[in-house]
Amino acid sequence: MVVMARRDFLTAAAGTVAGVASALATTPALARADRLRLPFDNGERPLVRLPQKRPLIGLTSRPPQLETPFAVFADGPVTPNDAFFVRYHLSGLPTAIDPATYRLSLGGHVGTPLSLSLAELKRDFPVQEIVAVNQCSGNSRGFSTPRVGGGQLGHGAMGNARWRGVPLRALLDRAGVRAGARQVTFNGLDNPPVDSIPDFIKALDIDHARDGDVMVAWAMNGADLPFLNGYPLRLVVPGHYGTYWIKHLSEINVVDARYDGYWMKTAYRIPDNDCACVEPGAKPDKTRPIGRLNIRAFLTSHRDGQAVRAGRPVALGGIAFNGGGGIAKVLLSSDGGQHWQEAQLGQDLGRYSFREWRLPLTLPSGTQAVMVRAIGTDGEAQPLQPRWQPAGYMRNNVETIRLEVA
Ligand SMILES: Nc1nc2c(c(=O)[nH]1)N[C@H]1C(S)=C(S)[C@@H](COP(=O)(O)O)O[C@H]1N2
Ligand SMILES: [Mo]
Repeated sequence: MVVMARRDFLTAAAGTVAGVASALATTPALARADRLRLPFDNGERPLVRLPQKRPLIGLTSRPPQLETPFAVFADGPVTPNDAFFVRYHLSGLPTAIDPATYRLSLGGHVGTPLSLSLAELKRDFPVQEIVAVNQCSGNSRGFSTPRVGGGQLGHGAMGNARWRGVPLRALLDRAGVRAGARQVTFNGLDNPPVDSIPDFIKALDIDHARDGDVMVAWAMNGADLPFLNGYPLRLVVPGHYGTYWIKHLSEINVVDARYDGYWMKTAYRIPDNDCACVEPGAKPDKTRPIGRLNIRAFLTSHRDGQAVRAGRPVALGGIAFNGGGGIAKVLLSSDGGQHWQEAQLGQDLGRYSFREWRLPLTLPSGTQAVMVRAIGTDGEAQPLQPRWQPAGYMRNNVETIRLEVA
């Protein structure tokens, strides 16, 4: 018998899907390399190494949840697969996936139910690619004041990738959606560890499901989906929060009523008003399911507190994104918001993608606070002050970075 050191075991396991699944199932303590500190109370986190992933910020180990270290976003507008964040709700992850026998079923309120192999899916339908941001509703939740329950995330529960797959519309058309259809539900292979926890099933309205952008994807940045990002198939819902992007997608159902399972009716709901917010500490009296991403911008070229030289331009840069309207402008202020300067936008990878921006700025010496604010083509601007809601979703206030200029 050969006994492998843990490092070899993980490296070897990463080569096969079965290996990844069994590594997750049988590795009780995750290999811990290092630790880092997110900038809020109790923000110390381990950096953990899971199959197909570089060391990422560990949030929980059962189920595995990983956050992307923020420095990764400085490397470019597309997030590498091995750095992409991981979010799960249920600890019953699939332990073996055989691509040869995998089936995606599409049934319910349709003329002809489908059961498709991966080969059929890739061969019998039009293929499309969209660059889109996947962001968890709770991204940046750890900054909420007053604090709220849930994963205390920094800004790393987001990522931008080029997704390749088939438009969901093509699958629905093949099955023939019957009159009276109202929603489409999506389920993946992961399961609750006990019966009292509801299975993770999400729903989209039928018109949204048929919009041509929602897709069933099998590849991310030109490679198979990493196991932890939903191998072999996931739903991609461009412009919408990650909660709808069902991983290990196995079951699609067209229904003729509003689906009211736990993860739609009770969880992932936001205050039903224009700002999707309430007074800090208050409870909303009416809620609706979370939907589109709101607008955000980040400065990624420099760390908070970083030293830079006075008297010459500092090459500031970063990313901005919104729910699909696209970014019109990114503005920077270094005087507390009195004056704003417009940044130059980078290459347009599509309206759902991170959009890079840059602005060389000469700053006076001393501690300088630089604010970054994005404005969408639809006129939506980031709020200067954070909005608050009980679940800590949709945080999108203008971020400020301090630079030590000398
Ligand atoms: N099967 C399955 N799909 C899922 C989830 C889940 O728990 N199970 N979580 C959703 C949530 S809330 C988010 S934010 C995204 C995260 O995608 P990622 O893990 O690929 O980053 O997956 C979504 N899809
Ligand atoms: Mo999420």
